[in-house]
Amino acid sequence: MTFKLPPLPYKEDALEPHMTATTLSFHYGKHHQTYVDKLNELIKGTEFEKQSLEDIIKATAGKLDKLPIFNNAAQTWNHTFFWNCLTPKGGGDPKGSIKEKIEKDLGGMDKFREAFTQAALTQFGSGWAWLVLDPNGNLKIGKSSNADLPIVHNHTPILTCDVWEHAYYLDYQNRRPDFVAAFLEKLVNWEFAQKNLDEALKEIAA
Ligand code: MN3
Repeated sequence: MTFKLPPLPYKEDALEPHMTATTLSFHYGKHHQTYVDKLNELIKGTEFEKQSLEDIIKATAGKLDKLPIFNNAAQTWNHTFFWNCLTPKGGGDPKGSIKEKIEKDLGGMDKFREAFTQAALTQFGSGWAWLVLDPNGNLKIGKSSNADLPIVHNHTPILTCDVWEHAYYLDYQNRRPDFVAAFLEKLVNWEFAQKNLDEALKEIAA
């Protein structure tokens, strides 16, 4: 199977001024596209050619000789997930049951924002900050390096923020804290997070 860059869920300028069309044209149009192209190149003629993206990620995780395939497959997945974590006029507090879940598991929205920001700012170098559901059905905050992602650690992604420099440098230069604040206050798509939580809880109950 040949993987394709999925369409963005909004126009490239829809997230301005918090994330500009220039950033999206590079981040989505160049970086994400390159991960997809490299992945297609690397799996051509291999056993991975007929597998789903998730299966490729799980089959190559932790295998040194498969690292390039893992990195490009995981980054293809991470970015598609990340675009869906953003929405124009997003951010703030969620409305649905995820809010009560955050209150119960993480001590409230302010505690969530504090812990998520801390994870994003202390990720040394490139990586991702995550809100995940652990195998016991509890929300947790975490971070990962480079292309690493929760699905290979038995956790379900609920929300993520890309903290690679390419995610914010054109708009915020070195000010990662300002980018993370804009993500939380203006861009987070809580409806997407709610959907991920509902599906993950259903899976655990099944
Ligand atoms: Mn990125």
